Amino acid sequence: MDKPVGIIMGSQSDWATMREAATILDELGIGYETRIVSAHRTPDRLWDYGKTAASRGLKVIIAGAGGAAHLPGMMASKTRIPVIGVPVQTRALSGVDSLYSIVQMPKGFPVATMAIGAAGAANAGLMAAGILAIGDAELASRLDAWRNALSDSIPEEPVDD
Ligand code: RP5
Repeated sequence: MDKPVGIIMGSQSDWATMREAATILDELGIGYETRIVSAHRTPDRLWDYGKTAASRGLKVIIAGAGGAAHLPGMMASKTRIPVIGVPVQTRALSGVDSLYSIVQMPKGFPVATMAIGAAGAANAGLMAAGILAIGDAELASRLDAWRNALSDSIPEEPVDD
């Protein structure tokens, strides 16, 4: 299977969040690779990953990090491939630190920033799917079916817990 998506994260501790993106890609039959790439602890790895991403055939990068979350922005500075940023929820500042570190990019190097935490990671998977579906009619059908199934699962009326 092709692996058009790279899911990267700053630490092993981010995987619990970032696996939500992987789950979505699994559900939609999209191939991906996963790597720990830290802007601060492994800057050379970040450099190499960004430098080779396009030539290796990646089409979208999902980058999650927490705290001083420089990974998505630094990756966006190294590759033209769309980078989707996931702010990981932190203990100290609840992920607002992560969000602010990712979202406020300077003009010229965008990061498509998702919500904090698990919902943001899942939506990153769906955003990647939407981007890839532009040029893939079969994937577009699978994504439409996934979205319709979610809509169909929502009850019209609330029930007592
Ligand atoms: C960031 O620091 C990572 O993205 C992670 O969210 C956070 C904490 O990392 P660990 O100390 O748990 O490895 O670089």
